[in-house]
Amino acid sequence: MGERPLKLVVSGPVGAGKTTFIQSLSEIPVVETDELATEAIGKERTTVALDFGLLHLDGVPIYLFGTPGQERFDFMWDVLVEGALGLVLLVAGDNPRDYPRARHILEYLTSRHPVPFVVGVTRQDLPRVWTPEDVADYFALPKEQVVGLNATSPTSATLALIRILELVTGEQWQGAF
Ligand SMILES: Nc1nc2c(ncn2[C@@H]2O[C@H](COP(=O)(O)OP(=O)(O)OP(=O)(O)O)[C@@H](O)[C@H]2O)c(=O)[nH]1
Ligand SMILES: [Mg+2]
Repeated sequence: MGERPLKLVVSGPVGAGKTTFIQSLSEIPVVETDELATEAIGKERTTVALDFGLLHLDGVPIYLFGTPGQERFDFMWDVLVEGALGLVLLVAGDNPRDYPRARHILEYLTSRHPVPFVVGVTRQDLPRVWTPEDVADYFALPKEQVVGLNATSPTSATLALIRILELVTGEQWQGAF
């Protein structure tokens, strides 16, 4: 594996855990653009432009670009996905009401930028949430393409990241273990 930076996009509905996921993985303080939410979205702050994080895995620099979740910022998708080699679509395991929105994001991005993707189901640390198997059924995806995680945990986030890197590069990744 060379030293060429590898760009990934992290997308998904509001509150899926995109900013949290990037914060758990990044070696630098995440460049985040969270502001006070002007709509009732069930939390105080929301991403309005992008998140940017950087890490190295097995010596390869990985750039992570997170999208905003709110619909009025959808125009950012095309900007952020430019040059990306893979996509992580996050959904919250406790919020199936947002899965149609997640499906729309996934179809929009992959139709214009046909890159490998995984669906990450966050909040697996909480009780009574949708499992990756449930979500694979919902999106009609092979089980290997859906991964459960706790986005607040660097170890768990790294395992999800390894899944997309293996799809993108076709190689095995050791990660930081
Ligand atoms: N327990 C738990 N909390 C999580 C997990 N993922 C995210 N959260 C929490 O969920 C809340 C929302 O997470 P964010 O990272 O802001 O979500 P986002 O996808 O960036 O949301 P927008 O920028 O508004 O679209 C935060 O309070 C996180 O700490 C998880 O896997 N487990
Ligand atoms: Mg965010």
